[in-house]
Amino acid sequence: MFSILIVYESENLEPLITELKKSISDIDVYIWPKVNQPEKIEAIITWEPPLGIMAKFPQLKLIISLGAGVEHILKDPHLPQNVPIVRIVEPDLTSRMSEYILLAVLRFHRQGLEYQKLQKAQHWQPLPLPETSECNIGILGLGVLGSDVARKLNILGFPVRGWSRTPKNIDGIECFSGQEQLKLCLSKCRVLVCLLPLTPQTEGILNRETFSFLSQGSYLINVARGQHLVEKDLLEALDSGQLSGACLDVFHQEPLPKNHPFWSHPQITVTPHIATQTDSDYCLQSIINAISCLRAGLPLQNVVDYQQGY
Ligand code: NDP
Ligand code: OXD
Repeated sequence: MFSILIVYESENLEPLITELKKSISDIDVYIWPKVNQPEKIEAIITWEPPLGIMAKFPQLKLIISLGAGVEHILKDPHLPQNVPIVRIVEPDLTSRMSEYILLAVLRFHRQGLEYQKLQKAQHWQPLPLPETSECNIGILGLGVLGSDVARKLNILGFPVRGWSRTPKNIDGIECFSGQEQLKLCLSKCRVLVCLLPLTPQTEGILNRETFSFLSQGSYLINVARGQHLVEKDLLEALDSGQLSGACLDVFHQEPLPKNHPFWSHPQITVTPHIATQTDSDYCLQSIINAISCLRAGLPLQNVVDYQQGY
């Protein structure tokens, strides 16, 4: 028997357990904290596990993140360093993320906020149509999600500049890499999209200095992690006009506390971490594939690099 532990606070894990048992005949599935023989656990499926938990399972051979991000696992100081972590990469998750960003970019570009105000004032006032070819979009992170939305924005006619850790070559996209090229990448951009993983190098990257690289009146879209953003720097940049608005899907604290200033800020759009979600069928398939590869001694896919932190 192969023993799997699910460490995930969810009201209904039954469908996942049923499907796992249907697909893999010789497994036991446990739900944290009900696990009486920790030495039997070989794989953990998790989202936001409690700190210290992974060190309790001496036979652990695989950790599966239920999402694309893995900082929720890597932040554990007692994490055993030799256990591979795989993350979910799937086409629906990618295309839904791109949809969210396209919507936010187009709403900004086509003066959505301005027309909302004009409607409220019952004022019929056509504004000059902006030039798409003059609206540079800067995308931080050119991985699975960043490169998809970069291509889609480019198809719509936006000049796209992307930034990654290592150099990239993507048709139609101006690619920049490394800390020293961040300023160059963002100079003249009207929209900044953050699609970086949260690591010690990227935490707080959406700050006053980074905003100062952008054109005056630019727009911020943060769909990565709340900890990328220095919140007070955003509020100051909105007050000074360096930024004209922001669309935020992720926050330092989720759910966003009731009294948080972002809720009622007229230039900020808040959504509850829904830019995209994992499709449950595909997610199940990814879990089954990962466990099957592990057991067959085949290479795992979408494995996290501990050294780089993503
Ligand atoms: P990937 O790992 O595929 O891509 C990460 C990208 O960031 C890569 O291009 C990488 O560079 C770049 N990068 C990492 N560190 C640095 C650095 N220090 N400097 C410059 N570039 C860096 O991740 P995904 O595209 O799959 O996902 C990105 C993030 O999106 C996730 O980590 C998660 O936090 C967030 N997310 C948010 C969701 C939501 O609903 N809001 C849903 C899903 C994910 P290189 O290519 O050189 O390695
Ligand atoms: C993820 C997320 O990382 O939902 O998948 O944020």
